[in-house]
Amino acid sequence: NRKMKDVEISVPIVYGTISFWLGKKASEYHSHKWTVYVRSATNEDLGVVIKRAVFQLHPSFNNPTRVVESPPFELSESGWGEFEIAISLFFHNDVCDKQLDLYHHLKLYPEEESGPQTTKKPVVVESYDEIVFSEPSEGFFARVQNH
Ligand code: SLL
Repeated sequence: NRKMKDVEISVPIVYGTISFWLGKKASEYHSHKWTVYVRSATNEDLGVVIKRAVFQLHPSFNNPTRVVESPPFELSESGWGEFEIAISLFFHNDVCDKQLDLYHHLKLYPEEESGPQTTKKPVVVESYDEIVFSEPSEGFFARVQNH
């Protein structure tokens, strides 16, 4: 798989969490339902680039290492507390040998300015990033072009 000199592929991504409060009747330890996700910022198929996403949750969760082998690269859970989620992205063999580690702070509780917690308005925190692959393989380049 030959490398293409002077070529760069930039993959724009958005990653973050969306959290819903389950309301006053929810149980103490499952007060919120949340999803952590990595998606394309431009509506491309991330499965062309990413082989697997591993979400490392707080040790208070059962099986805190969660592996997602195909898109959508996301995971939903319920819980009560905020913590930092480590997201490791693994790429297809002809894309990149190294993994990329991202960190995202799960936010469940709204800022005071946004008013009281309600079940109608989720709390969303997102980051934008671009993954840049220099000198891509011809196979990867062709796959990106055809998508
Ligand atoms: C805190 N440092 O003390 C944080 C830890 C952990 C949250 C938050 C577990 C849910 C479950 C859960 O929500 N852990 O047991 O399934 O605020």
